[in-house]
This record gives sequence, structure tokens and C-alpha cells, in this order.
Amino acid sequence: MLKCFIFINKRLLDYSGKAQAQTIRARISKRFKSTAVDMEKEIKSCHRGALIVFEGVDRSGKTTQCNLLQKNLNADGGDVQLLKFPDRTTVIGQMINDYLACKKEVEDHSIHLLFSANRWESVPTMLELLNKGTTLIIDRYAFSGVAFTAAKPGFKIDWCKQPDIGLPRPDAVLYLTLSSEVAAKRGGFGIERYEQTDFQKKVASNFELLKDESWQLIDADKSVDDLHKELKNICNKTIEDVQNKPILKLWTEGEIECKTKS
Ligand code: NYM
Ligand code: MG
Repeated sequence: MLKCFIFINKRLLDYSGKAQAQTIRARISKRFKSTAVDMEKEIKSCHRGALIVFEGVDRSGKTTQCNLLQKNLNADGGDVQLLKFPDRTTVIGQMINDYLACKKEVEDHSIHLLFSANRWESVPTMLELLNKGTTLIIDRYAFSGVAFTAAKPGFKIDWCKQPDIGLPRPDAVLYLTLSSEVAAKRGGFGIERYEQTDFQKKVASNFELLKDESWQLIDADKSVDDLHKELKNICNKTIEDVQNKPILKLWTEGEIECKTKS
């Protein structure tokens, strides 16, 4: 394209008057500039978004940080959406909400499968967004699913993982850690099911068993701003690193087939 531009420019100087050449050159520049912007957009739209999951103990500031990241990455010109599991807005999510709020009893295996179903029902939207270049910041994912259910008597980690096998695999899991003393200073637990110290300790030890190469442990005992800066850098780097990589499947080999864009 550049060569063509130089060639046309030369011809204009050879064959046209100066004023005429300038008008035509200005028109061509304008046209080429917009083509370059379109090409840039097209290249960007071929890149996929990153799937970044936040996990962590209660009071670690996950939700605050996820909200800040969505806001500030978008303000910098990014394309970022926030998801949260459980997603309490769906029919399944409402059943989970009633269970967590202790309004309903649900058998332990069943509720585990409902938490998983609540993730699977989001998968088509997640893939569509990732494939069109939107980065997803996710507040809790399958790791919470396993860590919480496996903290109940009689549940093995391996059984708990089964229903989530094959979900889109996170490109990065940012696990926010906080000592129990600092967590205690940040205020007590809420009134939902599972929000008791002993249960949370079991959950934390289960998280330890789920770490893999996609995990990064982040010390959350710092100011909201300092933590945000650290996480924003990691997110930007992840977005850059994975833009041309396939989306993989969680806890199994293989890639998720990329749907062609309509
Ligand atoms: N939780 C969350 C589970 O037990 N299983 C899951 O699969 C997920 C995603 O729900 N105590 C638990 C962890 C929390 C509770 O989460 C609700 P939040 O982030 O407080 O809304
Ligand atoms: Mg909560």
C-alpha cells in the first residue's frame, strides 16, 4: 500500500500542476489513513480476549478489584467485561441464591451440580465474547465450586471437579491471599451459608490443592490502589500474551473449537 502511495505521489508530481497534485494527495492521504485505521481495527478484532479469574479467601477484596479493573482497563481503551459466579440472575442462579441465603435446603451433590450448571449456562456467551476480542474478568469460577463443596464431609476433590471439566480454561487465575489476622481486621463474615471461620479454613486448604501453572498468588495485604496497579499490569500482560493462543479446556487436554465469526 505504501509503495502504491509513493508511486502515485511521484506520478502526480510528474504530470500535474502543483495545486492539483496537493488536492489529490490530500484526498489519497485521507483515504489511506482511514484504510489504515480500518486495518488496525480488523487486526485487533482477530485477537481473542483473555479469560482472567479471581479467586481468594473472603475479605481479600476480589470484588472491589474486579470492578476497578473493568472500569480502568476499559477507560484505557480495552474491551473488558465482568462476570461473577454464582450468577444469581438466572433461574439456576436464583435457586443457588435461595440456598446461600438459607431460604431453601438443597441436597449437597445437587447444589454442587447447580453451581456447575450455572457456569455452563454462561459458556456460549463467554466464548462469543472471547472470540470477538472481549476480555473476561471473572469473580470466582470452578475452583470455588470445588473448594467449597470439598470442604463438606464426604466429598473428594476429584469428584467435585468432574462437572466442570471442559469449561473454558482460564488464562490466568489470580489468587488473592490474606492472613487470617488481616482478614479478621477487615470485618466479620456475612450471614450467608459457608461464612464461618472453620469452614473457610477448610476451603482455603482446598484451594491450595487446586493450584496449577495458570495460578499466581497475590498478597492482598496492601492498599486498594497498590493492589489495583499490580493486578492491572498482570491483566495487561495476560491480554497481550494470549491474544493469538487457542482457548483451552479446563482440567483436560484439547482446545475449544473456535467458531467462525458471522
Ligand atoms: N460458591 C461459589 C460455591 O459454593 N460454589 C461455587 O461454585 C461458587 C462459584 O458461593 N461463599 C460459594 C462461595 C461463596 C458463595 O459467592 C457466594 P459470593 O462471591 O460471595 O457471591
Ligand atoms: Mg459472599
